[in-house]
Parts: sequence; C-alpha cells; structure tokens
Amino acid sequence: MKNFEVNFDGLVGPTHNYAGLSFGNVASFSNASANSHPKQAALQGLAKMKALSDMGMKQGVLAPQERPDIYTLRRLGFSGSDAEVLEKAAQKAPEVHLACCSASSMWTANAATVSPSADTADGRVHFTPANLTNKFHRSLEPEVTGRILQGTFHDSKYFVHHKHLPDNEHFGDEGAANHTRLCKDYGQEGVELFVFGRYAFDASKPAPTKYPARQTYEACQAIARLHGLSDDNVVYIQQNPNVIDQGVFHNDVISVGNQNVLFYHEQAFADTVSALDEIQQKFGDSPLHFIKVSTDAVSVQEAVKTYLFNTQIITLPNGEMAIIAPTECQESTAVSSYLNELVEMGTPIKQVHYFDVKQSMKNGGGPACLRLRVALTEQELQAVNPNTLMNDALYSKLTHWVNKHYRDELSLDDLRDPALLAESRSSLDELTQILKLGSVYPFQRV
Ligand code: SUG
Repeated sequence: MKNFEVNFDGLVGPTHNYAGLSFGNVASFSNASANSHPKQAALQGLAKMKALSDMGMKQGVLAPQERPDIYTLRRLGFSGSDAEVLEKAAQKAPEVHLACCSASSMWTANAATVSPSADTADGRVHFTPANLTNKFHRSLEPEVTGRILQGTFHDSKYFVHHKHLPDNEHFGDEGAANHTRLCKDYGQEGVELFVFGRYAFDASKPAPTKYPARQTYEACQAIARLHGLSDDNVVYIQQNPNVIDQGVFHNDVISVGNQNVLFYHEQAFADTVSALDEIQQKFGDSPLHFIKVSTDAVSVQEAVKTYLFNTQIITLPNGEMAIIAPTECQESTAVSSYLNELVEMGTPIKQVHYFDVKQSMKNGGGPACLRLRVALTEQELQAVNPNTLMNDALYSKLTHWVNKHYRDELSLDDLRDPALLAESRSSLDELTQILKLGSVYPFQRV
C-alpha cells in the first residue's frame, strides 16, 4: 500500500495586510504599516501549490478565515450594524480592529498538530487545532480552523478531531510549527518531535527574556496524550531560549525534518546532544541524517532573515528529497552557497527549488509556514474531501476566484471599509462552494 505526505497549504485571505501584530517576529514588526498586495499574495501561494502538485506531490488547500471578525468585535462591546461595528472599532480601538482583520490563518503550519495513523493508539489520524494564545489576532483562529479541518477530513472512520487546548498561556500551542515527525516511510511508525519554548509550571527553568516563548512543554505533553502516542515514539525538546530572543518565534524557523533527515541550526536546541541521542535511540537502527548548519556557515540572524530552515523538505516520487526555499535564500550569498553545497553533500537532499512568497515572508511566513503536513495512507487519502486536493482544474478555479474577488493593494486604512467586509464574505461564500466545505464561517451560520 502506498503512503503519502500531503501538504495542505493555507489560501491567503482577502484582507492580507501588515499590521505589526507579532512581537518577537522580526519581519512582522519591521514591515508594520506597509501596504500589502492580497491578490499577489494569494497567487504566490497558489503558484507554490501548483508547482508541488506538478512535481508529482499530493497537495491540498485549506480555506482562509472570515475577516474582519465582526463577531469578536461584538463580543468586545462594539454594536450596531456590521459597518458601524467596524467603524467604531477602527476609531476607538485601532489595535483591536487591526487584530480582527488579520489574514494570519494563511500559515497553516500553525493550524493544528497532526499525528498520522501509524503513530496513534487507535490507528486513526488525529488533529488538534492550535490555540495560538500568545497573540490575540491568532487566538481567534482555532474554532473555525477546527471546522475547516472537519470539512476537509470528515470521515470519522479515519480521522479524529480534538478541541483545541484550554485558551491559556500555560497551554500555549502553536501547532505543527513546533512539531516534526521522523520516519522510515510515511506509513510506518515514526518519532514525533515536540519542540517547546518554556515550562509553564516551573519558572525556575530557562526561558527567553526578550521575546515570548509561545509553546509550552505542558501543551506538547497534552497533545501527545490526546493523540494516543507512545512515550517510546515521542521526544520533547526545548528550544534554545537565546534563539527565541533573536527572532526564532517558532521551531520551524530554525529546524525542519522529513523522513530520515533532520536539518537544524547548531544553536536551535537547548541541549542538542541529548536531544539527538534520544531521537537516534527511538528511531532505531536504520540510517538517520542529522544535517547541522554551523553558525560560521549561516548565522542565526541570516537564518531568520532568509528562512533557510523554513523550507519544506519533500520526498519526490523518485525517492530523492528536494528543498522548497523562498527566493530570500537565493538572494543571500551565504545561504545560497550553503544550499549549493548541501545538494552535493551525499545526504538524501538532492535538489533546491526557489519560490517567490515575498508577500507572506514580509509577515514572517515562509514556505513551511504556509503548509500543514498530513501523512496519509492511500485509503485515508481517498477519504479526504476531494474538492480540496490540488489539480489543474482546482488551480484554475482558484486563480480565477482570486482574480475576481481580491484587491491589488490594501492600506491599513482600507481595513475599515465596509465594502471590504462584503467582498470578503461573498468571496468566502463562493469558496466554500468550490471546496464543498459546508457552512464553516460565522456569517454563514446566523
Ligand atoms: O504568527 N505572522 C505570523 C507568522 C507565522 C509563521 N508561521 C510559522 N513559522 N510556522 C505569526 O507571527 C504577522 C501578522 C501581522 O503583523 O500583520 C503574523 O501573524
């Protein structure tokens, strides 16, 4: 039986903007208030999905969320018609208004943590949406994310959906951005790596001092319990607090794994030696490639700027691995020469492909942020909502849909325009019909 790793990319929503909402995320802060280009952003994302599908990869798409989030604004005391709610919020609480307009659900690496059926006690694929408690704008996502995931993976014979963890910083959970799975084959039992930034219940343990650690150890443990993972197949690793303080707000900004490869920066983890020992011991005898990038070759600062580790490592149908990198890596002399050497080093990684996802990168989201990995058996893949799987027809429908509905450019001031709310809702209504997701959005449920 064949097994696949399917990348489910987030479709960029119509309100894509730069509001400087993510303290600790260097790109988000440095591009705050710049005008954004939602149409270009969505088309860049679709081009990456189409290219991976053309390489013979299985590729899916996850719908964006409804923004502006009028329901949250009402919960926070703004009243009147939808247009009045929007205008009052923009005037009286501009930061809250901007947070409720973010298209941040595009980074589906933060949508959920997923454990494939080969790893779980009941032999089904488990999903837990991330609660994203550390950032207000992102904490608005998990409810609808859960519905979108259920609309995509709806057969309970194969798929189990958990509720997101309690909405509290003690259980701060950022989903697959801090989770990597190593395995021999996607369908075989793997070792799941849960990377966290701090211990919530023990303040004496090391933690970053400048920027927040978004993920806790306790959240990782809760996910492993919910998913029915065996302790023999799980490794908990603390991120190096110093790299969080240099802008590594998620582990996928400093390391990435695929099958028998772990690609990481030498400063990524708090205690690298014991982490790698435990991984090796739990992985068993077969070859495991730990590809370490030294600070001399690429500094942490350069890694954060170029997103060398926010690359996707994919296994092509011919068995070779390829790195899907942002063009920022190509533009850096240090990183591009490292990548040129990497493909000659004798590791399974043999190719590099560069993609322009600059609209997303300007908010700190690289190729790997834009996708949620779901390892599936052939039968499980058959059970996925087929309308969400990329092919020529879906690509052309979605590019047409973006061109029809999205604005070319948005300023932060445009986010108070009630016409944008109407455009956003009518486009999403049409999208749920294209993807046959059902009524997942609040405006469709009243
Ligand atoms: O959570 N940026 C996102 C980027 C998420 C990247 N994901 C992964 N590394 N997997 C974040 O910080 C910025 C929004 C703004 O500033 O407008 C933002 O939310």
